[in-house]
Amino acid sequence: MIKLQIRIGDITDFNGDAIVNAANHSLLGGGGVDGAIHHAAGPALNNACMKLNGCKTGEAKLTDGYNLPANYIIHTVGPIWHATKTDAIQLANCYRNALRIAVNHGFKTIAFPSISTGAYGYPLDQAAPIAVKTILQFPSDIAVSMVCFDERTADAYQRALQNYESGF
Ligand code: AR6
Repeated sequence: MIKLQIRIGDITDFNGDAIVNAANHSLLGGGGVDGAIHHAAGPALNNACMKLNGCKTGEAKLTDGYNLPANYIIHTVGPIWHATKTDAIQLANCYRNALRIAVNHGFKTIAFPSISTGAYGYPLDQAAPIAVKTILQFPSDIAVSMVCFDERTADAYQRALQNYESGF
């Protein structure tokens, strides 16, 4: 069974098999967590990303971690919030496809940021339960850390985890 831990921190400090990047279609960097990851990984990451031909919403692609403590980066593209049912499906696909890559490569420890809840505008109280449910229902024994950048985000994921565990 998957183990899920929620913590506050900077995902670029995560020392494990892989971190997940909340990227955009180009995979060539941006602001937020994407900018922080590209900055910390160094310019070799951009060279690797240029060869990937971008990434569709909900899909995921793998690169090395370069200068990061994590060995690999799984890049995924979250949905831009449009308040439609497709948003939730695509958000769940991000978590599922990233976990699928992790399992296929034998990773044991990975960290997710709060995908889509920054620049892409997905309401936190709606994104968190989707993330928690998708992670916990994924069949594997990976240790997953949700690395939240602030307390408000961590609280939302803690609440979603408690609700999931108590059957809401
Ligand atoms: N570690 C962990 N979480 C972080 C970090 C960090 N170093 N920095 C920011 N966050 P966002 P999105 C949190 O906007 O909504 C980019 O420009 C942040 O507080 O990074 O999926 C891409 O290139 C928030 O809780 O990602 C895309 O164009 C969460 O990460 C677009 O933004 C996600 O916020 C993607 O938007």
